[in-house]
Amino acid sequence: MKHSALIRLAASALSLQLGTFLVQAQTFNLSDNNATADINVGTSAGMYNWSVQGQNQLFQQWFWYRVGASGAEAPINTISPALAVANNGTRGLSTTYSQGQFSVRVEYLLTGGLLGGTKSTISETITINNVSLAPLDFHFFQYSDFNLGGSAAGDSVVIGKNLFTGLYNAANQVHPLVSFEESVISPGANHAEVGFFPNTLNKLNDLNTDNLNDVTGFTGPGDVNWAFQWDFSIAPGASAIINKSKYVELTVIPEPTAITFLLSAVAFVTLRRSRRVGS
Ligand SMILES: [Ca+2]
Ligand SMILES: [Ca+2]
Ligand SMILES: [Ca+2]
Repeated sequence: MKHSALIRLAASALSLQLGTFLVQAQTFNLSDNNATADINVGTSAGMYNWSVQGQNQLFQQWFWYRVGASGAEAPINTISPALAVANNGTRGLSTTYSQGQFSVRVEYLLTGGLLGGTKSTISETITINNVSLAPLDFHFFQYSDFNLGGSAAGDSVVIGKNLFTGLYNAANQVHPLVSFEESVISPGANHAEVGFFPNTLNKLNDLNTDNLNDVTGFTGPGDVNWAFQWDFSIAPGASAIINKSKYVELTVIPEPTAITFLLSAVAFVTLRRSRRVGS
């Protein structure tokens, strides 16, 4: 057998064996009416696009975890290659990362408004299963770097608490042209952090043990980012479930008709003034 044939044979055997690994590099594109979202399920680039009317509002959102009180945090794509399944037509995606002790499943559902509309939501449900025979001390982190209005500049953010539970349950990021809110439906987060890129991201990626610092803003304007941290103790055979919803709205749409009206009004006033000066 010639070398090239051998290589082809080996390559096809490899792709059969590593079928799930091929999924790792895969990007999924969600769409619904006026909105699209892109998710790289195999790297910490994660969800790197959420566009409304073609304008991207998101640079990076991804999830990190730590087992136990000490040790480095790691992105969930290092647990295993993603088992990813699209659902709900072009709107939904379910991704699962699992190893011998636990699994993490993240489900995304994109909802767009009418074509030409200004609003969109993404809901996310995260399920952490303890499949071991011992309690699981599991710390889960969501890191979000939104760049509203299509640029990193000019954003401000504040994180809020549920006054009854004392847990962090909302992040509001604002920009002159776009407003954004994330609501944690259940349960609230134990810690939160706002700051300027890339301080929080560096914490999650370095080799130190880190917990979010509970600095909640108001922070900005600038290239802000923010994060939530949940501290779970999950009984053997039990699950932790996080339910969240994100909402983005373009608050100012430059409408050609309005601009035309404004320009003609200015022209009219200028004309009257020049006539008065002339008379
Ligand atoms: Ca911006
Ligand atoms: Ca760290
Ligand atoms: Ca940002």
